[in-house]
Amino acid sequence: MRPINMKRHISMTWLRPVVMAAIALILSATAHAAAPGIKGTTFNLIANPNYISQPDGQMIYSWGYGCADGGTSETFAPAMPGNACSTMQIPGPTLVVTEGTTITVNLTNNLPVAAGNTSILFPGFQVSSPTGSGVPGLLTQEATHGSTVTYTFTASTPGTRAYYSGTQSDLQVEMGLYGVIIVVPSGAASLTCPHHNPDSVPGGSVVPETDYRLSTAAYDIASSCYDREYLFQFSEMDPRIHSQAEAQSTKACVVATGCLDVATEPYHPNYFMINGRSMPDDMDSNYSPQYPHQPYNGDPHMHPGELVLLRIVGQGRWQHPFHEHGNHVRILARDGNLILSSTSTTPPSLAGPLLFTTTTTPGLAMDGIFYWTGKGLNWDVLGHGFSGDTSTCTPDTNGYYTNASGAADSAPNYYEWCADHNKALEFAPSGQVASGGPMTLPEPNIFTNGAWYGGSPYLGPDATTRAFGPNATTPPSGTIANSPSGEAGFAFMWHSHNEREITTNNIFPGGMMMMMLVDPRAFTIDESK
Ligand SMILES: [Cu+2]
Repeated sequence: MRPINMKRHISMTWLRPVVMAAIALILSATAHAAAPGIKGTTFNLIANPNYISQPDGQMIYSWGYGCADGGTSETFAPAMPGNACSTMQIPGPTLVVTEGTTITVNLTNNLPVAAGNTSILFPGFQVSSPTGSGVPGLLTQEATHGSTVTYTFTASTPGTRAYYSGTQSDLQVEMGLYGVIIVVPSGAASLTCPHHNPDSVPGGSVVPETDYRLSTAAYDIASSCYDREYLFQFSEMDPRIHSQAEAQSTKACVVATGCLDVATEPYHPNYFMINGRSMPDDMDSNYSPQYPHQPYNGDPHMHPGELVLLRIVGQGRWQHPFHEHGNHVRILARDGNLILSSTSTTPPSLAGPLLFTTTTTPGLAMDGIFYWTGKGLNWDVLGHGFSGDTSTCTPDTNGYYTNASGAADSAPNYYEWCADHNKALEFAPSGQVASGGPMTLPEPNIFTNGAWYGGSPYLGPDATTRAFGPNATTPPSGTIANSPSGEAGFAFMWHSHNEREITTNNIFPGGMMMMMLVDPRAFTIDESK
């Protein structure tokens, strides 16, 4: 039996159970996300064993889908620096396809001979396996060791769905054989989808941001238009199962069901992952070279008011209650089934629930819209009202500055909560209500938490320098964790509400956790980094 090997002996220092250490890591993170994958109509996948990295230093023997040719002939979507698809990755490659096209997936079984057959299920699609491809299994056609099975189906409807092994699923899904297929709507181009806040505005000058969206709408309906998107796949691992599978992986075997004698019960998972990585690794870049078999991160960033599409998928055996702090999530669809009102049909009106916690069960996929505006804080998060500021904020019937009340889609304060317009926090340093400030805040030296303070609670046009200017009124940025020229937004923990899942090997913080950052318009969000 090969022992689980240590990755880096110093890495336990990441896991001191100190909340502020986690926040420091979080605020020093510069990685951003997106929903990266491979695009096309034919995908040549392979199932392989390899090791995935965990932040406590362990390398866990796992099985994953990958690109059969190692990513040399794939088209990546979105195209971004570092695009890669190795021959084994967890999660498997995100398949990005277009509604209405015929999809062919060739799966080669390169798992250890002792693992027996393997397969892929594509729930939500009508799969027709060509005659002669693979051998019949319990749920679908399977590939025997060293052979290839072909699945064909029509990407009949848009949305996000899980795919995963349909062979000995209690073992093979646990080992890592799962991924996501995203069907982009064929009708998105004919919808009028405004792109709100498409650019950053450092110091008042517009800097275009690269658009990494897979589409402009999640479904063939204008109310599913979005400005930015992120994918989150939740799974957990019990390393006892993985080490037993590894120990027996060299067994000689000629049996379709394999020759592994690995009990999948009792189940005691202690790694809890988002897109195959545990916090803080999930906040490193997509395609980061230190995770060759875990290419996708989980690190959402946004500007105020942007409509952010969240694609949320449960891939493990447990239910995972994902809590998005800062606002609720309006669910568009479950498993690609758009949820529409039965009574308000012209135009079709969304009827999905507004969820505080987006809880996935195994295999369940949800698409939802999240946005953050600062409504109700009682200060102008955009810092309007300084000398020379000419901005306006005309409320629509909901109180926001939108198209309905005359705002251009490109307006720097599109979707501002107008009731707080011009209540700039910096007019009165400590913000005391009695001296004209918008709210009574703690004394800044109390508010500042040593070296870990994240910067300004202020999202205005000069947010990244405000702490050092002549009008410096917010607590200092320029700390170890937050350089004055760097990111200084609002941070919200996004995490599993089953709080044992925000640990890594029983140490807090870790697991299913990341920080969502609401960045000032002065900060350029580059989702490739
Ligand atoms: Cu929470």
